[in-house]
Parts: sequence; C-alpha cells; structure tokens
Amino acid sequence: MTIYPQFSETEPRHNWTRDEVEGLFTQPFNDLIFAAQTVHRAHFDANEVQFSQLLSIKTGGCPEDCGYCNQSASFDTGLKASKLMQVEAVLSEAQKAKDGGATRFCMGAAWREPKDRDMAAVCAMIKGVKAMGMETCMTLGMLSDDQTTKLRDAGLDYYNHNIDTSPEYYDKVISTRVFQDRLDTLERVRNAGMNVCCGGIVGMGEQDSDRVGMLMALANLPEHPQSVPINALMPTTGTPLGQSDELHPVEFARMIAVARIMMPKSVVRLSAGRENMSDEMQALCFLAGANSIFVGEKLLTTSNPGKTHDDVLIERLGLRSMDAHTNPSAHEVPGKPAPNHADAAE
Ligand code: SAM
Ligand code: DTB
Ligand code: SF4
Repeated sequence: MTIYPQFSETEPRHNWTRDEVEGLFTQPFNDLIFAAQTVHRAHFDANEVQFSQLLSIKTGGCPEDCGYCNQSASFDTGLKASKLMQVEAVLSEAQKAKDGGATRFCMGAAWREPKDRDMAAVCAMIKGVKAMGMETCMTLGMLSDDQTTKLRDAGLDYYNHNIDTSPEYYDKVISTRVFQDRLDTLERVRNAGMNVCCGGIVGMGEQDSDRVGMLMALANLPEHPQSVPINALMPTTGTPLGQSDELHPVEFARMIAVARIMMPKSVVRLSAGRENMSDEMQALCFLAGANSIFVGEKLLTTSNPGKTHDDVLIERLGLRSMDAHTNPSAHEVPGKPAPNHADAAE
C-alpha cells in the first residue's frame, strides 16, 4: 500500500521530460495535491497570497489576432478602443489599487509592440508606481533591445509576456506571430535582468498534451519565470474561441498543482477566470499551490469578483497578504539613477 506519494524535488529543475510531466498530471488527485502542498511549503508561507491589480493603460484595436482576445482589431467584440492613458490618470488608479490592498500593479497595453514615442510615458508610469512601494509589472507585447533596456532602467520589476499555450497548439490560436517571437522577447527581458512573468491560458480547446507542453516550455526555460500566471479563458462572443468549453475544475486545479511542482520557487498566479469559479474551486487552487490573485472589479477589460466578494473568501480561508518584494525567486531591479543623481555623476 502506498501511504505517501513520491515527493517531488523541491529545488528548481530545468530538464523535465514529457513522461515525467504526464506522470504528474495523471497521478491520483490526492497524491498530486499532497505533493504540490509539500513543494509549496518548502518555499512559501502556505497562507499568504499576493494581491495584484491590473489596469488596461491602452485598450483595444490591437493588430494581433490572438483567438482568445476581445482586444484584437480582427474581431467584432463591441469593445471600444482607446488611446494610451495619461501618466497622472494611471498613477491615480495605482493609488486606489494600493488603498484597496494591492501590493502589485500590472499595467497592460493592447499592442503588438510599443512605439518608441510611448516609452517615456510608460517609464514615468513605472517610476510613479514604484515610488508608491508596489511591485511593478507591465505587459506591452514584443520588445526591442532598446525598449527592454529603457524598462529595466526605469526599474520595472516584472515583464509579463505569456507563451499562452504549447508550441504545438500555438498556430491554432494566433497567426500574426510565432512561438519563437515570444521566446525572443522573454530572452531579452531575462538578459536585461528584469523578472519574467510568463504563463498561459487553459480552456481554449487544447488537448491534455498541450497543457503538458506549455508547462514543459515554461519550466525548461534557462530560468523559471519568477511569476507564472495560469489563466482560465474568459470567453468573449465574437472571438474565435468565444464558444470554447470550460475546463473541469479538477483539471484546472491539476494544472496549478503541476505548475507549482515544476516551478517550486515561482509565484503561481490564479489569474483570469475567477469570476466563473466557485469559492470551493478557488480554495482547491490555493491548496494546489496558487499564491497570487488579481483583485478589483475588473481584470484588463473583463470582470473579476471584486473586493466585497474576495474579502469574505480571503477571511473564510484565513489567507493573509504577501508583502511586496518577498518572492523568493525574484531579484531586485533597482533602476538607473536619473542623470543628475549624485551617484550617477561619478
Ligand atoms: N498585448 C500584450 C500581449 O499580448 O502580450 C499584452 C496584453 S494581453 C491582454 C496579456 C495576456 O492576457 C495575454 O497574453 C493572455 O494570456 C491574457 N488574456 C488575454 N485575453 C484573455 C482572455 N480572454 N482570457 C484569459 N486570458 C486572456
Ligand atoms: C495574465 O496572464 N493575465 C492578465 C495579465 N497577465 C496581464 C490578463 C488577463 C486578461 C483577461 C482578459 C481581459 O480582462 O481583458
Ligand atoms: Fe493584442 Fe495582446 Fe490581445 Fe493578442 S492578447 S490581441 S497581442 S492585446
């Protein structure tokens, strides 16, 4: 009789084989959750969750055709496009997020890549949010070397750039870029010394093998992404994937648990899709090793449970807020002093 499952290694590894990962996914659920909790507790306080808040700083009209996204100009979703927000307006939203309990602020733009003329405003947003003491994250699409350096010098803590699905399923979801484009930007971000936030979406009609492939692609990167968002598709009418079947809650929890085991020191984020999840399902995800959620009424453009509901759930589960800058896998991104700074003059 097996009383205890095989414990997984609790230190990061980068040589996961398909057989091993399939083995993790298909073990009995209780064994999987036990292993995930064991790995989780080796590096994190199991009752701490990071509260992050999103803001869409530039909405809609995107030239890419990601089949899940209501912000693509290729699909008629009824979403109104808008220009890049003013820096002051972004900082005012960040302050509200902080007052509401968020310790991390993630700014997203519906761009294929930023325009150089927008970089000064984007960097001012980073500096302003950082000065409030929150962790900063941005997701702006593909980056050039120069843009990457500018973000790093502004002190950006994390750059979010998802691989979204397996390399094999990628061209069924997106035709305007290839998987390697994503890897190239991730490499730039990593080499510049920023922390990487990279994950994907489930419930897009992918096979079990695609969920295996996606986690292998993430965990076998030269460094584990310090932050791994697992999104449940928020289906929108008008997008090619708007009618996809939801993944069963147990399969979703398995995805979180396997991500936790494969990337033991990373913050695993229970990201989009909480609006459609029961409290019990979310509790299962925390048990599986998720330790961050997006708070607030809205994600970027779609709805989220909101503070009233979340506060009750968080209290019911006895969860506490994780302090900013305590991710054990992340490094500090100090930013470059302004040219007139005393140290810079040396
Ligand atoms: N345009 C940039 C990009 O794609 O990298 C940044 C913004 S984009 C909205 C950020 C991420 O949000 C995507 O990579 C995808 O993983 C996620 N996302 C977008 N639409 C979603 C949806 N309907 N459901 C779940 N996740 C979604
Ligand atoms: C991530 O993986 N999920 C967040 C964040 N990174 C940028 C975005 C979720 C977006 C969900 C659809 C929307 O609200 O527009
Ligand atoms: Fe554009 Fe990002 Fe949406 Fe793709 S996911 S259509 S790149 S905003």
